[in-house]
Amino acid sequence: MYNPQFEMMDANEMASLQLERLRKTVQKVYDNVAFYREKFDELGISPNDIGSLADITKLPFTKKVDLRNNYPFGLFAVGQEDIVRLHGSSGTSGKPTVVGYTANDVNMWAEVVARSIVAAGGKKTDIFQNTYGYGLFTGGIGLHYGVEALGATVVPMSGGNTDRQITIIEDFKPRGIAGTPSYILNIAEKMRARGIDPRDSSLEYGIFGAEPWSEEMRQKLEEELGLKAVDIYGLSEIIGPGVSIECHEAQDGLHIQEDHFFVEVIDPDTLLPVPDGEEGELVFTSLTKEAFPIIRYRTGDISSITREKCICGRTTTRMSRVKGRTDDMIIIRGVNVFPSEVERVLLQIESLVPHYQIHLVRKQTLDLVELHVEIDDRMYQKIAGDLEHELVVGMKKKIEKLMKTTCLVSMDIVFNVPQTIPRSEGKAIRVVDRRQEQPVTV
Ligand code: DLL
Repeated sequence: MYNPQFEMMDANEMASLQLERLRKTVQKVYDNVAFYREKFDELGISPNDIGSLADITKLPFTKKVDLRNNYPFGLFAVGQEDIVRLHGSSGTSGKPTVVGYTANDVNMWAEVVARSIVAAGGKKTDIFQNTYGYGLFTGGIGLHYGVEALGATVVPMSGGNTDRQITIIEDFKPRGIAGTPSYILNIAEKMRARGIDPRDSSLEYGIFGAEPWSEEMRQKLEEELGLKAVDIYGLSEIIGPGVSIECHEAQDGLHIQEDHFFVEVIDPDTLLPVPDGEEGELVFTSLTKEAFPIIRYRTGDISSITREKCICGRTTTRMSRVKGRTDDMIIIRGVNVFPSEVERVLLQIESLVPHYQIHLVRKQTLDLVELHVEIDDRMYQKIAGDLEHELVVGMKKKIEKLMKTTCLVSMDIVFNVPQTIPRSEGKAIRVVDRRQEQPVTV
């Protein structure tokens, strides 16, 4: 363990540390961020009203739109002279959301990522290949500083340039690798195409996250690459990667770095807390951040938490693997489906590669879902390139039925020939909304 003092802290001790830090954070935002001061005043709350952790529910939520409305630096609690780094996330609607870090924030972040690497099975003596993109995105630089804080050797590859990634794996022999699960699969696929068995590589563990992925995808990654795959979670608004991490011992829930981030789970409709073990939206409050402290941030991510002890010895609250974001949820005739649920089904089907896309299309006035899947080379040869072949028709029926019974929705399954579904170099695009396309008239 990298820092047992906090990772194994007694629950009561943790709660009093959190309360002390929460009170400081609330005072700090009240004194330094106009947005919070106005909100607190409107609600008639003062920082002195926080006498217990439960009092956090008196505080207002912060949402992505608040970041956009205060773009770029309006929510910062320190002057620009104390900011040493800016990051952001691109989002869908134009302007990025911007977050800032003081030197202490950068150190805290490096520490939680170092803890994460150790939890994943990493050691100081490792060479570690980092395929997360370097730039405004927090993935690349976030992992980078964590590896260095641990004292291991980072190979700062960033995303893309897959041939080069493979050469480096072959030559530098990293023990650990980090990236989005979809990109790591892409690397494994290209290794095979180059006649290299990814299972023979030096890789022993992978730290995967930044996008939703399923238990079935974990199995696929572990089988394909012969490594242990653990889930890392985070978001730029809270710090970046390292908010929580699975341990390699249990691979059962992500340990939240609770001395720095306070977690709540709420019902996204009623906004009330849901009991432990029940699914809801994750809400985080930063407890130690200086530049960009954030109160009750609604992540949009669906998960649940447990406070049960873990076999690894860590005592921190664990969150379940994130099912998806509320904005990525597809609602088909009243039924809610997350791409990760579709993935779980697809990855169990033989002769399909683990790359897929969900297309939303409009036929006349009806919204329909096309599920684009890709058959593997062996099947392609078997059917001699004929996508109307009876084997494909049989597979199509089978998948349609499975989707109907497990996800409760009808989808039109569209088969693609090998190598045609776009491969990811970072966060995979799972949902393509084509409903605005002009219908083709013939
Ligand atoms: O994705 C930070 C990160 C980098 C996490 C590298 C893990 C590894 P953002 O670009 O701000 O930050 O996107 C945050 O990505 O709210 C989730 O919806 C999603 N996400 C992140 N990690 C996971 C995960 C980074 N392990 C948004 N499982 C979050 C599912 C995840 N979704």
